[in-house]
Amino acid sequence: MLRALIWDVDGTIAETERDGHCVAFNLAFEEAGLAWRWSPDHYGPLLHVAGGRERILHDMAQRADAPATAAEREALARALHLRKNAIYAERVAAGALSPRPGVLRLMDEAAAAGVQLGIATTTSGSNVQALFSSLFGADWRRRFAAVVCAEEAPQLKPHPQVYLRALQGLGVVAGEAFALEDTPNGLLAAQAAGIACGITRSAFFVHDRYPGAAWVRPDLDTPTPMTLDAIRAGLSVKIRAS
Ligand code: XBP
Repeated sequence: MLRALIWDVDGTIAETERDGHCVAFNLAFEEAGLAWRWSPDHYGPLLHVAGGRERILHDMAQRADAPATAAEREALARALHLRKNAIYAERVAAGALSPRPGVLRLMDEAAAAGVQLGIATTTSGSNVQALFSSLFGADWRRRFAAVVCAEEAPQLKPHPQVYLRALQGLGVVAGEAFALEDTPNGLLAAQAAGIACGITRSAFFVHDRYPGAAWVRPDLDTPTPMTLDAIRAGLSVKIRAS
């Protein structure tokens, strides 16, 4: 029985990476007087590194003009990441992002059917607060029975911790939940927690492969609206196979 839909945030609920985080990283670099700029072609592969601070550190490792010592790099990455998140929150509050096709429809369908909504993201809680206040209104928290962010699940995806904590918060077992993701790392995290997972490809993941996903589609409305019944069908296929 389907009792919960567990949503990833970045790329799945909105195109936050393309229209939010990547832009904010570049503005943070510029403000700090750094010549670093992440083009879409550079940022796409960087998304395989989960965590914004970890992504900056990973990128610094390839840059000759990055600070020399590990402690200096760590301090710079921390400062840039904080500033990136503040800029991201400003952009989101200014209305730079909107929900992807079908997201609100499917959330409303689930709520009407008594299927709980959960969030499993390894982005910072402040980013979720900023984004959801803008997309869903000030009382956004009431929509979700459980919200798990990077602070509650420090082991970033593909580690299953964020999904395991979400299951706990929702009070359901893996076979009663279905995850919605856009990245290969997200799929691996859901699978490692034993949760069936469908993929809505986002801007930077147009060509990736998703072995074992229940389905892979361009978004929740294309080519046809993804419904709870279709999700239940995916869930029963997984239960029969396991
Ligand atoms: C999203 C991430 C995050 C965001 C930026 O993880 O990897 O790092 O890109 O947010 P997922 P932070 O969608 O897999 O949950 O800067 O707060 O890390």
